[in-house]
Amino acid sequence: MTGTQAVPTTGLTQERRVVTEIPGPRSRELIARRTVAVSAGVGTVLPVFITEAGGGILRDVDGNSLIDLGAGIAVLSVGHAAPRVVERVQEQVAKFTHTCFMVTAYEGYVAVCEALNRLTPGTHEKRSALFNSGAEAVENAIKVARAATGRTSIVAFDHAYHGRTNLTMALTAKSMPYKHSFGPFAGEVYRAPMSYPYRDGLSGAEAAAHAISIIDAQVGASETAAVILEPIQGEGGFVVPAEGFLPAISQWCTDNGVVFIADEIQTGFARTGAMFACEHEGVVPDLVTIAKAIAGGLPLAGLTGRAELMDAVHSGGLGGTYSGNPVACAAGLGAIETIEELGLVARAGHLETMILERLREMATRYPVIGEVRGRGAMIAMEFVRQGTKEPAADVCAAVAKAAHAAGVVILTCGTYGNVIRLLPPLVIAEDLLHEGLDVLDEAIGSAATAAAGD
Ligand code: PLZ
Repeated sequence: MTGTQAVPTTGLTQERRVVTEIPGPRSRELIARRTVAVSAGVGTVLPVFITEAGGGILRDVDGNSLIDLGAGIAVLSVGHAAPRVVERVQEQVAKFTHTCFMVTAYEGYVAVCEALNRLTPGTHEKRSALFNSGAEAVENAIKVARAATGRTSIVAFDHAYHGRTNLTMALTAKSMPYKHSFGPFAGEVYRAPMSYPYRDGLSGAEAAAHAISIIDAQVGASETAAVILEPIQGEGGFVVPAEGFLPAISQWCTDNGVVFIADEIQTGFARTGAMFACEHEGVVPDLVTIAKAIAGGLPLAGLTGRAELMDAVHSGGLGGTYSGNPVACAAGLGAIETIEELGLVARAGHLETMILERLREMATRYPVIGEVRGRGAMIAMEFVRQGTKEPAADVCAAVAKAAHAAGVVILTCGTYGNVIRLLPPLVIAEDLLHEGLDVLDEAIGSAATAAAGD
């Protein structure tokens, strides 16, 4: 595939078709059942119930076909029902579904680890371990860093998101909805300021010097086991640090014997126009956490890093009943094959050019768009009150709502809840993406007009 072509995917017609209001009557019946069966603590962005999905389209129980610009939060990079993933999963599921790798082994686990060692940044000797979720990969990165260094303190950043388990809640910055009422949190976690060029106005070198001075003063390099950082922050608002920030933090870690962990759970596997986002600045992390796009929708996560760190843990120290489940590994191998065969790294780069052009043009017409930013097919716009940088979460929510009503699945994010983020499947057909962006354009128009009238 060249950068501009879409992918031949499943039989599902790649078109948006809205035939009822959204959610439609059958979805509403299911919402009623959900309300009395499912905990109110579990939210749903767009409560339509899906029966089928293919490529860049989700089909719901009412027969609506929705354009998916969220990819299940950066998971379906290879598209829904990617043929290689489906084939490999079907083949594996009919053979055996589980042994527990800690009890008896199977080749798929080793093959996924070999692929991770090959694909992650750096040519040094590496080892990997597999898990079920991103949060679990992050927890294990911290375990490895502590075991290898004999130190305890961990530094995370403002606007960071690393998961919903107890330790990863401590690492995550935002209180509502992730942490509110769930404390106390794990100890020995410290927070440093993140480079956020739109809001701090600092160069990468200045922002790094500021962060390092705080780490030195408040944590102490000799106490610090690891610094964990998303090379582009996901849930925090698609914050792209100023150039030079990542290399400076990584260098400080190297100079001080601190493990540099890149959380590439949202950015990894071709999403940003590189296999891993650290590559854009030539940064080679000591440990990389991986999940989401690694397995075309099946639960699989990985931790890959320097052999001497990964092997510093005592035998039996890492694991889990389902970690690296054979069906998930088969899906992972199918997803990796798809990314490589279809050239999805290049395709993400092509989508960047196309999406940025559209969004930047919108920003010239809508003063509520404060900034357009991102890399590859991970692009966002931050909404503000006209003429200021005051976050406009209400406008952002109205835009998302209008897009949903018109049959386009769009996600929001950001510490201030004022960012629309685009994470389309990397295989999405170009006309479908343009149509999705047309809907977004109209949605911003109606939300901006309503906000101006307030
Ligand atoms: N690290 C960088 O983006 C997951 C969160 C959705 P899990 N992001 C989506 C939600 O509201 O729960 C994420 C991430 C980064 C870690 C994680 C955690 O990955 O697979 O959700 O545990």
